[in-house]
Amino acid sequence: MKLTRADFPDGFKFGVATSAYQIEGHGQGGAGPTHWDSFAATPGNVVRAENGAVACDHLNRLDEDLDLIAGLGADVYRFSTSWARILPEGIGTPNGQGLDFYDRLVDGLLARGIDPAVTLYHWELPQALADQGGWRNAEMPNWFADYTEVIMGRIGDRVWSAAPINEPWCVGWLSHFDGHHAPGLRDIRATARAMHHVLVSHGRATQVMRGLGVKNLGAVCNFEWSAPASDGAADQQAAARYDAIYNRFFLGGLFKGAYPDLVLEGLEPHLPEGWQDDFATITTPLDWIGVNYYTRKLIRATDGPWPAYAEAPTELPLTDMGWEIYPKGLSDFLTRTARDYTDDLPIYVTENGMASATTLDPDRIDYLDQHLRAVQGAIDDGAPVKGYFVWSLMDNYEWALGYEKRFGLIHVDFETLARTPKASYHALAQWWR
Ligand code: IFM
Repeated sequence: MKLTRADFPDGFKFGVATSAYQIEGHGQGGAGPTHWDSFAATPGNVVRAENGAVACDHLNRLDEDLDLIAGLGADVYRFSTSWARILPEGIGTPNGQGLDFYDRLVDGLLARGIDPAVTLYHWELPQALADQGGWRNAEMPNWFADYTEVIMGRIGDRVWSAAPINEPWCVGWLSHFDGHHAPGLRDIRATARAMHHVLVSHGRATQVMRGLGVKNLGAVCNFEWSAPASDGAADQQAAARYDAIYNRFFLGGLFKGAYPDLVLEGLEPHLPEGWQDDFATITTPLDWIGVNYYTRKLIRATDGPWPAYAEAPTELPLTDMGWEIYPKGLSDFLTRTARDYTDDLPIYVTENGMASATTLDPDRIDYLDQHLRAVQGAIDDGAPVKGYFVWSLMDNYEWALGYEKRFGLIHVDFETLARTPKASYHALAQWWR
């Protein structure tokens, strides 16, 4: 028996998510260059050096895509606005075509009875700002606040919810410490500054939106459950450090006004002067917290410099990303987030889904079913979970993995750009009716 809408509390919202650079077709409509364009043009960074210039051509297929969202029976569509489409130079003169596009997107959703849930930054930093150090630069909160004012001054009166930044861990750690995403740095000082400036920028943007009267403001964090690879003390400590860096750093900053000691032991010498003073901004009150969840990692200790951990192999089934399928991590995060950080603040699962190459995708249906059951379990345990959004509406540009990994409920033929709903799309349309 699959779960349906009737198995969730009244008012529970189901939805689907995408992001601008991954679907729109960034080479069109007057958008400015971004650090992802230059990262992708550098050999070795992205599979086949693919970029988002065309992506799903959503820019020119807006109505078709909105009809597909409506056909699913989704209550909410979570999308992002592209900073470089709105302000091609990052600051200065807005691109009218870009603002008009997001106007049409929001109006098109409302006309179809779908709530627009906007995220203001999903990774395509304008190149002009990247050239000045991007997230390392202490000016970022000011630049981001100005951009927030421009875009939300245009669409903020009609969105259902807004969050400033998607997945601060990816913006900070993955991009500046691991070097896997733009700008591709492997530098602990850059990492510390980026992780901190992301949170300050989040707070500034939240204040700007409150000032504009935008309602229902939140934050979207990605979390990965970490479990020690053995019972040994060193592995346990390594897993706790992984958890602190990946998960607790951002929740701690947002809701406690403090960073975990396990992170400060590595990053504190590299944080900008006066960083403690920024918590007044970072902790600006929110209306909800968003949890993006995909997987768990087994973590073992390593010799060598901080953070001295590595991933260990797992026996559990994997998705096409090589990510372990571990639904219990989702229920554990939902209950732990409420218990340790957010109390009765509404929680939304703002992303969950799997990469799978199959078009008849029973594996994805099963994955979604298992994770919806995890959500239901967390609700039964008292977590105030108010909604669940699938990543992703359609196959799209999966960043450093190019177009190879398919997360969509809708298959996209990247030659013809034809959309074909998969079995998972039809299943959800039944469950959400
Ligand atoms: O495609 C990404 C998305 O941009 C952010 N969250 C995770 C997804 C899958 O990797």
